[in-house]
Amino acid sequence: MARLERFYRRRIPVERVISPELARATVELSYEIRRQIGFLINRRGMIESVIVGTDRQLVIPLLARSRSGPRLLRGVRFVHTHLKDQPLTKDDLTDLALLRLDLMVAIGVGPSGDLAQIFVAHLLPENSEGKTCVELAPTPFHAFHMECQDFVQFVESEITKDVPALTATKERPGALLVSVFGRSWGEQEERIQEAKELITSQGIEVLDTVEQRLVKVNPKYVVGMGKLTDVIIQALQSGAEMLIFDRDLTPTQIRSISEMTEMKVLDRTQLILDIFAKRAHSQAGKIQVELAQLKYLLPRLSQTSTAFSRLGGGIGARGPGETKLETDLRRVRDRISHLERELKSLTKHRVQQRTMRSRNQVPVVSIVGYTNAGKSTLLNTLTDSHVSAKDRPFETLDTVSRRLRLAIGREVILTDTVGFIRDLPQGLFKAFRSTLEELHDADLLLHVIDASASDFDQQIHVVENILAELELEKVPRIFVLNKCDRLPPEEVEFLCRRYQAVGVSALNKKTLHPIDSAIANRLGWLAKDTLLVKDDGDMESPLCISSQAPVF
Ligand SMILES: Nc1nc2c(ncn2[C@@H]2O[C@H](COP(=O)(O)OP(=O)(O)OP(=O)(O)O)[C@@H](O)[C@H]2O)c(=O)[nH]1
Ligand SMILES: [Mg+2]
Repeated sequence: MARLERFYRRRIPVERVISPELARATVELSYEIRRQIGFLINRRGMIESVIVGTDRQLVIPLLARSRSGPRLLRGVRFVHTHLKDQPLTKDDLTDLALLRLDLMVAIGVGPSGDLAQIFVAHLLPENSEGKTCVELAPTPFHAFHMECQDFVQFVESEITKDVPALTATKERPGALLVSVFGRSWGEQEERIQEAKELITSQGIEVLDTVEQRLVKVNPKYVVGMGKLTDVIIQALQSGAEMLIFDRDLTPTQIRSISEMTEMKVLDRTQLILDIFAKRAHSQAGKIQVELAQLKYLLPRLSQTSTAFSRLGGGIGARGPGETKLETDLRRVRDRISHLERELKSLTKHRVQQRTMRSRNQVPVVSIVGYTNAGKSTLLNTLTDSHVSAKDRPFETLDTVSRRLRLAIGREVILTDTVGFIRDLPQGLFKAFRSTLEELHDADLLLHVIDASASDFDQQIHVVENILAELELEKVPRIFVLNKCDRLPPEEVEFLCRRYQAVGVSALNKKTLHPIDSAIANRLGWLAKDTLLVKDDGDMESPLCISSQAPVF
């Protein structure tokens, strides 16, 4: 190695991939010791690392992986020897992509330790063939000429030319959505659509989607190594700053993927937690979200302190080190106990309020349903209220109650609740359990369904399963097919019959009368199966109604 040392401090001319003297000395040494030798060379021509491998491979140290920001090429090329003058291997090309190297170069060692061929590969901009990199034709070392600095700069400018994130404003970060599934394509499309809505509602732009159907998930990276390479290239080409997985990741997976890709990695729970954190307004809502966040954080905190700093969350201190970590863990645990105590006393207060209400004997009708189904809109239209209702998931987090006077003159308390979603993160479910348990006070549930959603039957099952988990399956319910204004009347009629439901448009008060009647009917205030039709001449005929008990 001493023979190479004199080259280390010497700058390689910036226009050269490697100087012929260094190449020759390295090839000779490689031949003698029967090992591959490699260099990481930066754009100023300085050797940053020297790595000695086995006769077949070299491992580029992790240390070298932490130097550049996302998007651009790393600013270093890797030049190494190949003992039998063989071309670049699959591992070489994977490293080129994973590390976003400027160039991957192999110098062949000839049969008597002489300089043989040079093999060069570089990354490609986004292309219709979906290729990530290209290998140049093998050339005898002495015949090879490349204006290295110009070439690398050109490649880099081509790759980043159309990258939206480079021109995008900071307020709208770009993400790559990674969706791994083991189910049918049809269902997958809907899930991806839903994930996109969750992401965009957070002000993040989905720049690209990577889908992979997997029977077995890779324990470390979720997807296989080949796919992860594609993900990195796609992120590079699209200018994404973060990867969002449409599934839950283990703390180890988050750490491994972010280490490998050098990108911010979010999973589904974290995404939903972030949304909840933004939308919680009431004291109880805020406490519940913070509890869920802290409980999500705890196992991740002991894995890595960088996860902590990435999550932020207003808990304060960050940084590595055992003692620091222990302090962080203790503080998080203390905060969890504190919040749990607070939530308990709040719940106690609410139970007292509810007891008062039940003494007043006013029946409670709770609106439940999938997120964005139109629950708050229904409450607003029925009771002339102004609860926030927007076309984005999880607009409502806090329970809202309003009095509703039915046409027969009797009153009920109508409550609007947090919407449900498939694969509701367990931590959130637990944290919101006290809110959801208020549904036990309900005498009747109005299950609101967005009939215009392509997967509305799936959504019904998700909601029904959550209700069953809350042991609410015995509470009588009315199925309300909402947004029927978006469907042809004959389809509304068919669906109402099929689901034994009331078909309405929550935006249009004139269509809501059947709900009024159905509530009165199910509360036993009307003769069984009688529907009250208010004869005020102004009433449009209901979109559809069935007063039968729903079959599920
Ligand atoms: N076309 C149509 N849009 C509707 C109808 N009802 C609600 N919407 C729209 O659907 C979107 C969601 O309505 P919300 O009332 O906020 O839904 P939600 O079920 O309360 O949603 P979360 O609180 O987020 O769970 C809003 O943009 C509403 O204007 C309807 O009958 N027809
Ligand atoms: Mg709502």
